[in-house]
Amino acid sequence: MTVTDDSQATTVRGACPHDCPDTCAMLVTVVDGKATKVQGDPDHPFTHGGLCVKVNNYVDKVYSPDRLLFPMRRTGPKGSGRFERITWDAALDEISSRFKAAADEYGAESIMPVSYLGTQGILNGLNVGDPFFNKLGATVTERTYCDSGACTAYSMTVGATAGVDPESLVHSRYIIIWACNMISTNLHLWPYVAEAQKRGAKVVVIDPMRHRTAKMADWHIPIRPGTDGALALAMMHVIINEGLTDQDYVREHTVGYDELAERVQQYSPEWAAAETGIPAADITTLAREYAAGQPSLIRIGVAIERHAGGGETVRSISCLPALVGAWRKPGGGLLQLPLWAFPVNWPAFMHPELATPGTRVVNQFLLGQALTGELALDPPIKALMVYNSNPMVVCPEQDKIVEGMSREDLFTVVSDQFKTDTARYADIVLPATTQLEQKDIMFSWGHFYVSMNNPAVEPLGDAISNTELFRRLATRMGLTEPCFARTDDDMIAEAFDWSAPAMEGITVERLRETGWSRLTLPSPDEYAPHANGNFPTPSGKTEFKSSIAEQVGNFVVPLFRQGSDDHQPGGTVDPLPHYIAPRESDETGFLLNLISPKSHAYLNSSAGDQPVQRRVQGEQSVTIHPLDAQQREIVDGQEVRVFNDRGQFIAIAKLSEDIAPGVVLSHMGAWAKNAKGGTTVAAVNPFVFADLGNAPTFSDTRVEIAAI
Ligand SMILES: Nc1nc2c(c(=O)[nH]1)N[C@H]1C(S)=C(S)[C@@H](COP(=O)(O)OP(=O)(O)OC[C@H]3O[C@@H](n4cnc5c(=O)[nH]c(N)nc54)[C@H](O)[C@@H]3O)O[C@H]1N2
Ligand SMILES: Nc1nc2c(c(=O)[nH]1)N[C@H]1C(S)=C(S)[C@@H](COP(=O)(O)OP(=O)(O)OC[C@H]3O[C@@H](n4cnc5c(=O)[nH]c(N)nc54)[C@H](O)[C@@H]3O)O[C@H]1N2
Ligand code: SF4
Ligand SMILES: [Mo]
Repeated sequence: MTVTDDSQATTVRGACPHDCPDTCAMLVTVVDGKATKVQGDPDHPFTHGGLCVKVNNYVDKVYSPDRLLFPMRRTGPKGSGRFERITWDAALDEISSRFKAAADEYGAESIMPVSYLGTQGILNGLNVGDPFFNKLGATVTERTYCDSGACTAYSMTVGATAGVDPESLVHSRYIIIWACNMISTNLHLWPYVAEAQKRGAKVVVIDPMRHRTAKMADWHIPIRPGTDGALALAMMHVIINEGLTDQDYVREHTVGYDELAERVQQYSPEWAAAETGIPAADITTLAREYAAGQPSLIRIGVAIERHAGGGETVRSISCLPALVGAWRKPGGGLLQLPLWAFPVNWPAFMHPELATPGTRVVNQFLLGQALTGELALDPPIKALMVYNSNPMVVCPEQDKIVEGMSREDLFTVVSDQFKTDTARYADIVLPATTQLEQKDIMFSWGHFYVSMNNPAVEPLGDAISNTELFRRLATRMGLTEPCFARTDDDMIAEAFDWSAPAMEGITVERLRETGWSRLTLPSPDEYAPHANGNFPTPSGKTEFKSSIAEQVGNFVVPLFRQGSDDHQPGGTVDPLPHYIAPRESDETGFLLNLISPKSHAYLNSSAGDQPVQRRVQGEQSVTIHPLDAQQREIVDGQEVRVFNDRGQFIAIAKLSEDIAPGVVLSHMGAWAKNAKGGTTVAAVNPFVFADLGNAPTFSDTRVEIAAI
């Protein structure tokens, strides 16, 4: 909807499209059909009038001279980035004939989609291509980039619940921010934490890096990456052995306490000190304070899952709030994904019933291996379609992706707003609209507000939205199911279960007008859904001993695999939480533990090629402790080679005592084309899955560093 003022400028209500927990409400100023400014909606309680360094100049992105505005066909060698303009008709003809040829000759599974969350809208986001590829019978793509292991572990223990309202953090008395650099990655949550701090809460950050957020905390606890499970288990050891549990809560609302109490005896603070590098006395203090500081709150970041035992780590942490009765009051418990509160009608977007049962599933972390043939696939991948993602930068084993995408016999289509590192390897490139040019409706994974994105301007050039892309492809491929004929408005009408209690009083019409609405849930001052148990687990309780782990074993949430439940990892999972040490150790011969969290200025790899953001973020760098640098004769600002047996990248060394000794940090998101040597941190990351949910093991990466 638009509001007109005297100066001919109109204001259009939209929402930030990014895969960011904040899902800010945006106001877009439009003059003569051109967007001139985006700003945060001052009335939106969470956005509070401010966007962020990634999005403040979104208008520059929309009108960037680098935008892809027309379909293009490759003219140079793969990777050269040389293309010529073609029409949509020609592009669709070529795609449909190549897809059909691949399916005829090798079977439809020789076609593989690769996608993630370039845009997060319900229409254009995670599942936009799923009905098309399900119907085609293409390989099912498993997308476990983000929080998949945590989702599996969390639902095994407390169920898929939005247990905490982020806005109720003001009521927390003790806040542990665990593997989350909130001020960079969840900026709009910080004021609630700061308010709690002002009211006397203690804020603790557990992170190998003393980052922006850690510097604002009352206590920063540096930890060796991948050992958080040891810390959580030792905290339970202290809480149980010192009688600090909330006995009534444990008795009434949990199962498996006796087994848990027995299990944690082996995990003493002294044992955990050796694993984590945190003094035993600090572990004991943390456990005591956490138990006493009710309501206490743990906010886990996505990085908590990125190592061999990531799943068990989240299972252990998920046990803590019930043990101390933290769920009793608003502001207490575990903040994972508020997303669970949104009654999104996922089946209407995935259409799993269109799939052929038994269709093979290939995880995208194995993309390099799948394309090079190292992963034996029958049929092999002959056609690839990438949209909403930049696998060249976000997937491990970059070298293999380069090799695989260079295959002359592979037909690759990439839809994007920009000529990304991935798009440079495409045979056909398709231009995608930005959020200002498309319609969408958004959930959030960081607050309880649903928002509507109204298009502010007409699409630039021949760019189209993802929904339009799949409408066109389906028509060209002769798919006639009604879902392929839906308009964007039809899809919005299907986006939620509008009759769910959380949607009471919320309508499409009102959302168009107001831009956003809080879900119909108790207020942040009253929101405590597990004050009396009511966990969405089979027993209705927090399951210290997990019946799902026992009966189902390991699984990936179907949302991350086009709705498919086929070929789940399964296998046995010990129903009690336990410790799994990092996979990579000194035995690899590489002595430094590399972590690759989010940058401050980019949103994953989005904005990674924009001038303003590149200036803020600087060149690809690696942060190293002065002691580690000295041993390697590396000085601050020097160019270094970061390497292991998988690959290497070149970065500027930043010496800092903010990083724990033995740990080095290089942010993900930089573009390979801008990096000296042409590779990024993705070149050294392993493809290996964590224990649960096929989560990545980015933080479980050993490297060495040498001066150049
Ligand atoms: N600025 C910015 N914001 C973003 C994004 C972005 O790219 N840039 N991306 C968005 C997305 S998709 C996501 S998933 C979120 C993620 O945001 P976060 O949840 O904050 O995750 P990361 O930034 O990857 O890592 C957070 C912290 O975890 C630490 N860490 C790494 N490994 C370990 C470990 O084993 N143990 C512990 N205790 N700490 C560890 C890192 O040092 C880092 O400081 O951010 C979203 N917001
Ligand atoms: N080493 C390392 N790797 C990581 C992580 C890490 O912490 N360390 N984090 C992982 C995590 S948590 C995540 S979420 C993933 C993120 O992985 P991705 O979701 O692939 O993130 P982006 O790099 O931002 O890529 C999104 C692409 O989609 C494009 N895009 C945006 N909007 C649209 C649209 O409307 N249509 C189309 N067709 N394209 C669009 C953007 O221009 C961009 O090129 O990365 C994972 N990879
Ligand atoms: S990236 Fe996140 S913080 Fe920035 S404007 Fe978008 S939703 Fe808000
Ligand atoms: Mo993510």
